[in-house]
Amino acid sequence: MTRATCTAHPNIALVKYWGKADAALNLPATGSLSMTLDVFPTVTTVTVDDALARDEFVLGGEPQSGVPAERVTRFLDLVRAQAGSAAHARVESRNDVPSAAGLASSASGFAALAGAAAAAYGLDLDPTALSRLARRGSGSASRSVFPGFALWRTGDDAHSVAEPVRAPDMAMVIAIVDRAQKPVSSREAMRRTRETSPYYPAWVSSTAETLEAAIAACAEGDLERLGALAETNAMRMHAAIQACDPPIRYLTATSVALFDRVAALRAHGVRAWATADAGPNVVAMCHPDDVAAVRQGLGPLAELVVARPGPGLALHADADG
Ligand code: 2P0
Repeated sequence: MTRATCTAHPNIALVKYWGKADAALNLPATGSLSMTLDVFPTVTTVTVDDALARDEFVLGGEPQSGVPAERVTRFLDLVRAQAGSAAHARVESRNDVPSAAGLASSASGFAALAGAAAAAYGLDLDPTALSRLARRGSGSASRSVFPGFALWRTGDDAHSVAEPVRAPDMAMVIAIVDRAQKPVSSREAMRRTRETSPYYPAWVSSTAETLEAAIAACAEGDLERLGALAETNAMRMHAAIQACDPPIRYLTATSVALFDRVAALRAHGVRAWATADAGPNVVAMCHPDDVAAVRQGLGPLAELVVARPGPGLALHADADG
């Protein structure tokens, strides 16, 4: 038996990934830019065991079957192919994040699985190779391999990987509107947006431009420009999603009220901008010195968690091997 444990954190995109150029390889239609968080870690242990007849996946102490288990097995198949192994594995994972509530738990999940599985199967992968591998499990996981801010580029299988980038210092105030499982998965909603939303081509072309502008804002240390670009990009993503057939609307009345509150804070000089992923939770991106003002402004509307730029993948030494 060989065993490895890895920790990863979710990330929140400032410029969103929403649409695939290749679903089999999980190649994105556009590049994206994110901040890895220092909250909500996923800890995953992979034990490679010749005695197992098939893979096992236990999440938060609950044995999994169906789609979640199949996604893990398909991912392990990639690792086994690289490692030249036929052995099955037991995957035990704990998520300190509300699962599937639009808080990017698949990003931390597949990043941690990539790190733990690669090590348990004896692969010695550098962060770029781990990002490429994690991408196959879930696109946004490619970014969680890196600490702080990460840029995930378009390209073919070899080149579509994330890399760390410098960005203006930032805090995120996460407003948890609803911890419930979201009604439509991001994978399905992404597919439906590409296939049915008339705004999808405009989303892709505008996001490519926004990403270039965001990269420039990062290089200049311009938080105000970066925040404004990120809020507009989130609104455009939700507009494209809402125009699906049948429509999908992730934002609730409370989410919209949070966006309004962030705009009101900004009108009073608080350096804060809002974003939201594929769920009702809203994230206020702000200057670190303005966290208290943002907390005070949003507090009445939702439970809040403050995040700062967090670490990349961390492999733990395991006792046995
Ligand atoms: C992002 N999201 O950039 C965007 C914004 C959600 C909204 O990446 O199909 O779970 O596994 O590659 O990574 C969610 O999509 O999708 C996501 P798959 P993933 O963070």
